[in-house]
Amino acid sequence: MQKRTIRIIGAPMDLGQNRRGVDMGPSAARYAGLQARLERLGHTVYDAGNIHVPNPEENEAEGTGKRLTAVATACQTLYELGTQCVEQGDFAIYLGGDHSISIGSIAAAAQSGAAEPIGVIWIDAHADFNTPQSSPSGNIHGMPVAALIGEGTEQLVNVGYPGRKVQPAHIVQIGIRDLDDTERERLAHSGISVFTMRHLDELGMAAIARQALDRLRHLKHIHVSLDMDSLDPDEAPGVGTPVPGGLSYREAHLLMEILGDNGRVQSLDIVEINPILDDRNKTAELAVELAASLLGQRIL
Ligand SMILES: [Mn+2]
Repeated sequence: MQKRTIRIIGAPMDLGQNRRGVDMGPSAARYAGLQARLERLGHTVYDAGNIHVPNPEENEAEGTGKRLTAVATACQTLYELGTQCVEQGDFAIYLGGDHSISIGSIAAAAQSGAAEPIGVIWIDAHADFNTPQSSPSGNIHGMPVAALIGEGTEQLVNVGYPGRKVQPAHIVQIGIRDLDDTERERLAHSGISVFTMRHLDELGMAAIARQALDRLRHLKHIHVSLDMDSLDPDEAPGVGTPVPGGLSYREAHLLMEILGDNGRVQSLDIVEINPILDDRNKTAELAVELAASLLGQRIL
């Protein structure tokens, strides 16, 4: 197994949705022993701490427009830190926070691929493919995938540098089971590869994971974005928007191991852990174990 230098960057972001608690996600993952767990695998791990994200109660983050600016500003900071990480050839782990942070983390990953495009594997119950026009809730954490392909609010689309960060054909989604009506329409015509729970039930995770990698086979770098609500709520109760019928413990580990074996994954988001809704930090502990599986932990 390849020994890596890993950098952990926390983004205690909860402005992308309305439930409090996901801002404590980075603490929960650290408390669950992320750094030590990865060091035990032989990696060198640095923790860069957290970026600044204003509280919703602060004036700078009040109201929809200001929230949007605060999210875009935090994503820009994350992009700048992530870019340094990419330039050093380190593996980056971004701890959310809600899923809006991926606008910054994936912009950083894509920066490395300015000449060479990157692939994204988006593991989630939701497609996060809304624009302000299509979104029933207006929540920004439902918009990052749209923003990353250059659709929606300019402020989000232009984080890091102007315009599209990832080609739709270079995005694969796994675990999807809850879409808004307009979002479903948009997704069907987007060019994004979507593996829903039905695909997983019919074909099995091993086949789906290999198909996902096969669709991205021509790309040198892959970013994995892991929304903990992709897992079944029985396994990961500490998330803001739980949806029944998700990935099992075993499916999630198998997916991470197959992605890890491939060797092209350069960065990882772990998002949407909500310790307030969790059962004794179970969700963060599972997230740490999944990160370990991606980074070389094997049974034998
Ligand atoms: Mn998500």
